[in-house]
This record gives sequence, C-alpha cells and structure tokens, in this order.
Amino acid sequence: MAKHSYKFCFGPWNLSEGQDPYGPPTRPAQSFDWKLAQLKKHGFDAMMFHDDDAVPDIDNKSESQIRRETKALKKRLDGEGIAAEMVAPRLWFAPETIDGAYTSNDPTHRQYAIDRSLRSIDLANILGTDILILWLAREGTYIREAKDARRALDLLVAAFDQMLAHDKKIRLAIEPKPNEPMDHAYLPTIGHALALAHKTSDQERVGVLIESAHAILAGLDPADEIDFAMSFGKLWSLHLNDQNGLKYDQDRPFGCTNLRSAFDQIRSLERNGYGKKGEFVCFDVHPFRTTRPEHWMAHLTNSRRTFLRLLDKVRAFDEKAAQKLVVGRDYQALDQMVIEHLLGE
Ligand code: XUL
Ligand code: MN
Repeated sequence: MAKHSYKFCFGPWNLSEGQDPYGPPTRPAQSFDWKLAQLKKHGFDAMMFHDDDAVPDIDNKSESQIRRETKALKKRLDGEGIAAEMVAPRLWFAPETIDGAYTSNDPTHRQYAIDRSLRSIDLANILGTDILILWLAREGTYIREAKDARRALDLLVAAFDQMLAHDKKIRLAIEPKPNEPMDHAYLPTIGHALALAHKTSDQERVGVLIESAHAILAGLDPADEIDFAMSFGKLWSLHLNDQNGLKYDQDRPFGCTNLRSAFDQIRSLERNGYGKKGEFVCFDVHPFRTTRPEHWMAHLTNSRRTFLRLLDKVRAFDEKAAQKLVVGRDYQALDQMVIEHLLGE
C-alpha cells in the first residue's frame, strides 16, 4: 500500500456560533482573521469558501468591488501559505432561492442562481482553485406535486452546462444529501450525481464530494460511497464527519459516533489513493452547542487527530491475514479481528 500524507481543510462556517432552530448563538462571533490564524496554527492547509465567505454581503456589492475583495483575499491567503480548496455558491439563503435555485418554478430566480454560480466560478479562478462545490440545498420538494422531477433534472443539466461553458477548466463537484432542508432532494446519492454527470456537455468535469453524514442520512455506508465514486475517478473533495442515525444533519466530529465506520472510510481512501492528485480531506464538523469559546477549535483538531490515529490503524491492519479469512469465508473471525485491532493491545 503506497503511503502518502494527507492535506486538511475546513470552512469558516465550521467555527459556528451555536444557534439552532430553537435558540440563539451560544458563542460570540469570531473574526475571519482569527479563523484563518487558527487554521494554520492547528495543522490545516486550506480553507473552503462559500462565495459570501470570501466576499461577505456579496449580493449588495458591485462586480468591481467583489473582484477587488477576492483579489485581496487571495493575497492574504498566499501570504499565509493557505490554499483555497473550493468555492461554493450559497444558494439557500437569498429570497430568490426560497423555492429552490436551478429548479425553482420562477425563471427569474433560476437565472439568479445561474448568475451567482457563474460569478462563483470567477471567484474560484481568482482564488486559484478549479473546484466549484454544489450542495443542492433546496433542489427538491416539500410536497411531491409542486415540481416535476424529470423537468428538474433537465433544469439541473442545463444549469451545469452553462457553468461548464463559462469556464473550460472549472470542475463541478456535486455534494449529494438526501434531505434537509428539503423533504426529498433531487440528487440524494453519489450514484444520482454521477448519473446526472453523464447527461451534461462535459461529463469529465462533473464529479462529486462525499460527506459522511449525508451518506448515512441516505441509509448508505460512506466507505462504499467512497469506493463507488473513486472507481469512476470522480471523488474530488470530501467532508468527513459523523452522524448518529437518521435525524437532523449533525456534523459531529469525525469518528465520534462510529469509530469502525471512520476506520473503513480511511481504509477506502487509502486503497483508492485519495489525495494523490492533490485532493484535500475537509472536516465539515460543527462544535456542540454547549462548547465554550475557549474550546472552539476542539471539534476540528479532534477530527484531524482521530483521522491520523485511525490512519495508523489502517496502515497497521494485517491485510494478508484479513484476506486469508475472506478466502476461508470466516467473516466471524474477520469481524473480531477488526474489533481487536481497533481496541488495541
Ligand atoms: C450542508 C453542507 C454544506 C456544504 C457546503 O449540509 O454540508 O455545508 O458542505 O455548501
Ligand atoms: Mn458538507
């Protein structure tokens, strides 16, 4: 097994303030400067950006101001030796995206979504990344009769084609999630996303991002999703985290709920060579609401530490012995072998 080192990242939204639908923030807002300083200090290499993470209040700024601010951000990132891993249009906050973005029933709102996506591609160019992440937050329905799923797919393909035509180098990475905020999302799994890629004008430039919690919410095993995407050469980014069953999207620290699943995810990354083409391991995790400000980075540093400790476990796993048990169909022994390995001496 070829050994390589991994590069880590997170987004400014991962240092959130603790608000949920039932209560206000529990920590005072931190500045972007502080977040950037923490990133480098704690062994992370890159930051993820929604368009309005890069340029706050982006909808109320002129094109020239947006370009100026993005260039200034790029200069700062370069100065600190931090890469921008991706840009993602935040298409779920604005009044224009109440009924969805690319699949809204209102054509002017669909246009807003496309314009904002094309501008995000321009931001990605300035920030030096060729990856546009598309979490299709509101592309789905609350009630089945509100939209036509086949038409929605056509609208998604048309939107993606415009993005692909806008910039010949940009790669679109779809981040599937089966529900929340919608009852049902149109692209709930990696299989759906890759099938849709085939309908676009340049399928080579349409891939995926896997988030552990989203796969679990779809009733799938994140490690199998990783294997599936990587067999197509299409896993271009990754949001590792954890999720305790079928409930709201929890974004828990990586490995905190199911250590064995975390081990399996890393095993799959290792055997497929994730990261060898420069891909990052991102942690899309949030602090628990109870977290005190002085412990604000712990969910991220803990996720990174768990990843690295489990990576050692994966690399020390006796694959030959495991293979023998597979050949002998002794899965009971294989099961215990994994458990003993995780428990240690
Ligand atoms: C939503 C989610 C987003 C995306 C980025 O569940 O995971 O934070 O990762 O837009
Ligand atoms: Mn995510």
